[in-house]
Amino acid sequence: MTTTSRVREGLEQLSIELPSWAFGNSGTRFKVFRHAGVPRGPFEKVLDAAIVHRVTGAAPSIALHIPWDRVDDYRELAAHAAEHGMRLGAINANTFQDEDYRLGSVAHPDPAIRRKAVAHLFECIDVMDATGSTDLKLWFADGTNYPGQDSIAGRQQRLAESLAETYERLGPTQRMLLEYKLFEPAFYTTDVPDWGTAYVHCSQLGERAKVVLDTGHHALATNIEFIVTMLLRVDRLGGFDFNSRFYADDDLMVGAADPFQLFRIMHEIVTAGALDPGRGVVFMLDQSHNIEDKIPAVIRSVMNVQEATAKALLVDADALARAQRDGDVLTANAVLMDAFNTDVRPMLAECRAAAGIDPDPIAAYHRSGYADRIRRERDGGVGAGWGA
Ligand code: LRH
Ligand code: MN
Repeated sequence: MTTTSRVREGLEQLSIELPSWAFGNSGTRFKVFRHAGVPRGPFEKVLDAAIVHRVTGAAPSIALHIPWDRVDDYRELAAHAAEHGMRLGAINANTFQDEDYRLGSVAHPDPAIRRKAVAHLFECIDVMDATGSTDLKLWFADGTNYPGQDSIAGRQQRLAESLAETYERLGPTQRMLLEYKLFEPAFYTTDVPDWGTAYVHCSQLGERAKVVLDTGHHALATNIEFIVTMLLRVDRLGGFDFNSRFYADDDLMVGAADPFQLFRIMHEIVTAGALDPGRGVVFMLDQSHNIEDKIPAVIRSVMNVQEATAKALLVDADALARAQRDGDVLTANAVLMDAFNTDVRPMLAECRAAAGIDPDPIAAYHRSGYADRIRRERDGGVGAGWGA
């Protein structure tokens, strides 16, 4: 197999799931900037995701967030998505914006609040039953701000009970994806702060419970590709929330802050054969585009993942294995750096052209006139946001 065909085949396996909330107004605690033309609801978010897929050919599904994407008829939304070449993907629960969740949700000291939170998770499974989605994605803001505020062990026990009740409710082909985050909005303990805690809970729940790795959810200087390799080793990597950051959970375009880290992550994925959709690793974006145009930012993000993946597919695995076996440190490192330093953009443009897609997705988007059309059509009505 030639290198180009290896890269082309690998890229054909890669599909990226888009976050509905990346198309809506989002921001920081200081300001949510309103952009003209943002979608006013889930049906328009699907249309924005569809044009990203049209110009990249690599983003056939969109993840929803409940209640941000709550509709009366989810089957109608799924049909609308299919009509535009899209599939509804992971269903994200939200137990971090209700007044009752000040001290937590699924780990809250008050059993009534925990029941309310679990009822919301059940609602999300009902949505999955209606949309045909297989993944219930759970991120909890739950934690404490001060030592002594609550029992660390007690919260873990409550969390485990709430997760077990929810796992029980899943259908036989449905998965629970548990996402961890080191801190924010909790600043002393977070109940699911790291991959180890997420892994412990998932392994106690059952084989359809997997860990989600959000690239913005670690302490600075964390070797994320090491965590990727470990979770693959125990078959507990359910997926990624891709984005990039310079400091904390910045939610910037994936690959923008650290393209080398993204390459190293995709190198571990390719080496483990986990690009194969059959391995069940979902490549999702989780970003918020506060100051930049949202749709081109999402297109750029998809292209960044494609570029990192193409470079990872270029790694000469035999030469690398030989150098590693021989303890030839510099050669081994050089094999990887040669791939990373290869400009794969011409090859990607070729792959797109071969697939009947414009070699330059960003230019194709601008030429489509879509941006002007949505600015005109969506003038009036309230742009969707994340309601913080
Ligand atoms: C939490 C998080 C989670 C989503 C939210 C939009 O920081 O990464 O994945 O629910 O962002
Ligand atoms: Mn995330």
